[in-house]
Amino acid sequence: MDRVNVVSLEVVAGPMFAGKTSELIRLVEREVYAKKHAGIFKPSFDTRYSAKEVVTHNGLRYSAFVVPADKAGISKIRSTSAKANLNVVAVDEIQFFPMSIVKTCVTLADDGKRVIVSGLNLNFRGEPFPTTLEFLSIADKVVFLTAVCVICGGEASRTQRLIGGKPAPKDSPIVVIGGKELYEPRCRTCYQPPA
Ligand code: TTP
Ligand code: MG
Repeated sequence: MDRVNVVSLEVVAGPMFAGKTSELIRLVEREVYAKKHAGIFKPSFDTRYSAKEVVTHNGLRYSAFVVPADKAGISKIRSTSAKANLNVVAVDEIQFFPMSIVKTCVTLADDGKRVIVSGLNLNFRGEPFPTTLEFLSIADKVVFLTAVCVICGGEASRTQRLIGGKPAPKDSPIVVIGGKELYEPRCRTCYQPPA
C-alpha cells in the first residue's frame, strides 16, 4: 500500500513576537483550504469555555476554542476534537498547559489527526517551559521562529521581561500575561539574565 508521509505532531516554538500564532493560523488555514476540519484551541486563565467560528479571507471556516489552562481544558480539547470530528487540532500557548497535554496530543496524533502546537521556548529567566520542552523532544517536526532583537536588530531567541526599564527580578512569578509594555525579544548577547 502506498503511504503518504504525514507529519502528525508538529511544534512551532520561539520567543515572544516571533509570529508563532500567525504561523499556527497559516498552517491551519492551508488545511481548511484542503477541506479539512480544523480547530484552534487557546488557553485562558479563568474557567470560561468559549467557542467561535473564524472565517478565512476566502470565506472558509474553522473553529477557535478558548479553554482553561488546566485538566478540564485538556479534556475539553479531547472531547471537542472527537465531537467536531477534527482532522487538524492546533493548540496555541502550550507552555501554559499542564504536562498532561502532551499525552492528549500524542493520542490525537496516533489517532490520525494532524496536531500542531505552538509555544514559548523559554521563560523570562531563560529557563525552558517544561511542556514546550517535552513537545520539542517528541515532535515529528519542529519549526523554530526567531524575533528581531530590539537592541541590535539580530535574531532574538529569548524574551526579556522589563519592570521600569530594568530586567524583572528572578523571583518574580513565571506567569505574567502581557505584551510590549512588559516584554522584549532579545538575542543571546543582548538578553540580560535576571538577578
Ligand atoms: P506569545 O504568543 O508567545 O507572544 P506573542 O504573541 O508576542 O508571540 P507570537 O507572535 O510568536 O505569537 O505569548 C506569550 C505570553 O506569555 C504573553 O502573555 C506573556 C506570557 N509570558 C509569561 O507569562 N512568562 C514569561 O516568562 C514570558 C516570557 C511570557
Ligand atoms: Mg502568540
